[in-house]
Amino acid sequence: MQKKLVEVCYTPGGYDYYKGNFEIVVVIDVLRATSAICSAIHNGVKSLIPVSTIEEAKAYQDKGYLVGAERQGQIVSGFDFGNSPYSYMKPEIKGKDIVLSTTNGTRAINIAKDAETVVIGALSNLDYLINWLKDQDKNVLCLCSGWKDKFNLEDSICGGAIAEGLLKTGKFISNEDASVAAKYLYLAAKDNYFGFLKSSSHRRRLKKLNLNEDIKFCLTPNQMEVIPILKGDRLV
Ligand code: 3SL
Repeated sequence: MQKKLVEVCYTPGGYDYYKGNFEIVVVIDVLRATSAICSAIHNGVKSLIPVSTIEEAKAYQDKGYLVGAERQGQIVSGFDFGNSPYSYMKPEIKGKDIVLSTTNGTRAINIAKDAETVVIGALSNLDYLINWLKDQDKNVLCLCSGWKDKFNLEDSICGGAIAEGLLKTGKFISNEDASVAAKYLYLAAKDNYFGFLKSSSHRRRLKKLNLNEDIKFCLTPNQMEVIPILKGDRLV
């Protein structure tokens, strides 16, 4: 059997260099968009519509949708909630179609829309996702959302974890140094994500906003057996 590819792309800006060669794109934004999305689907949200801009989010709000919007880590004024995974656990959102716009995560999802399959990855659904990917027999690209098109540690570590999980099966190979580096980052961080990421830029950014509980939640692996998947313009 021919081996499949698993690679890690560090930023949405780098996606064009990989695009077209991978049937499955896993979009990752550990702090916090993809952790919040996993939380939403896990807690019974019917669908989540990821939009890139505040203008798009507003247009949905005008049509009566519940809308989460985050910029610079904070709730955008006038919207129903931001990007905390805890906002997506509330009973009142069960069964609803919800719209979400975040600084990097929802943008990355929309950039990857051309792929055959787009799924959502986070530390919270890590092992469940790896097991599912193992069985698909498809080339996999882990697309990190980064921060404003710059590298970030937490997404790269999560991408490295997925790459390592798939490489271990013997059914996948990675050709790119970016993927090898992500795997090494994961191996260095895996026993203590919280400590390893202490000085990461986004952890510091969120800590300043008193979002420590969100950080702890997002850095706790394997809390959910869920794989949000993009169907048209909705994650279900
Ligand atoms: O960039 C994003 O999409 C967000 O996850 C950033 S934040 O964690 O809400 O600040």
